[in-house]
Amino acid sequence: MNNPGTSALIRKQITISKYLCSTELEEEVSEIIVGLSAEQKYLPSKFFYDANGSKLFEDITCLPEYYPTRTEKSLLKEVAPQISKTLRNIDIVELGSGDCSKISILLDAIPFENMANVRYIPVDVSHAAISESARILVERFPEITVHGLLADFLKHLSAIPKETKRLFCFFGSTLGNLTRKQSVLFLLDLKTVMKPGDQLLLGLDMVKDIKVLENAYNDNQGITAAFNKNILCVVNNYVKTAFCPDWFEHIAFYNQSKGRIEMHLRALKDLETSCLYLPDKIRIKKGETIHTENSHKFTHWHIFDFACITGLKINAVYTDNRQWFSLVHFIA
Ligand code: SAH
Ligand code: AVI
Repeated sequence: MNNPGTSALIRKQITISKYLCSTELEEEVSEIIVGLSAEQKYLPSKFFYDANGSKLFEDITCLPEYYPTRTEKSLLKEVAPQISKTLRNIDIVELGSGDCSKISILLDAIPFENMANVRYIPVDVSHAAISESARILVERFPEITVHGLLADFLKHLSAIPKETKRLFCFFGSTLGNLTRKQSVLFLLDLKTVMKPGDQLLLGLDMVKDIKVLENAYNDNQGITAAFNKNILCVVNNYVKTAFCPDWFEHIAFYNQSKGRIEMHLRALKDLETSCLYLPDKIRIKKGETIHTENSHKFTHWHIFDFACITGLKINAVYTDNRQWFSLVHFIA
């Protein structure tokens, strides 16, 4: 346990600014209502991540079937010594940061004498993910300061501090959770907040054998199913519905024409629930689905397209040719 002096020091090293204010929460409510009122019902995938969802995602990253996390970590271990040479007097901004296991690999490679002027800025919608990773990081790297942003990276890029040069990290192929159009618009937005010389390290899961892809989202232990169903608990909290996770089954399949894994929740029976914000009950027929996530897969053409459209320069593309996962190093 920390003595009181140590905890005071740790508190000084960590700040968390909140951009998800009450008006934002009204927006979240309407995003859910719009999705549940659509012909093909859907929910934005950011609603997976309350404290329980963040924990379930961490469990997914350890599954034998879920190759992206261990593959990206081993690529990071290879490239960290090269990239870390440029990391001094810098803000490292991690978008959709989740746990701190990937950023720790990069931080481990920074020489001790450069660490005092490194600030880590995790940006995430999950308060639990930011506070837990900040706590672990300041214990492991006592010289670092952490300034978390509880924020939506699709809405709040302009809140990221600008005074220092920055390395943006967007790991895990979280870009693939956006539609193709959204991902291009997002990278264009990111480019406009980047200053010349700022860097971006982008992790992308590549197109591969369909069996490998589908297994990664249909694990034997049912963790991905639990993660998928947890979105209903988050939705119940926001809009006061009374969805029961057991009313649904998890399905995940590769949609070849769209180049993406789709996750859905399929109703096992006709069901209905009231909702605080709707005059009528929400009714779902047996067999109908709620589309909860897209996970688009990429090719090298997508990477070149991103560079052409945004004007970001590709410094290097590191690809694992067995698991087909790429880390792209862009410079603005
Ligand atoms: N980068 C980590 C975590 C990936 S999970 C890794 O590679 O393992 C996706 C993370 O992005 C979660 O922590 C989730 O809370 C966060 N996230 C999802 N949508 C978001 C959004 N719109 N804005 C900010 N964070 C988001
Ligand atoms: C965070 N994101 C990139 C993961 C993915 O693979 O799309 C979330 C996930 N969904 C199911 N398993 C993992």
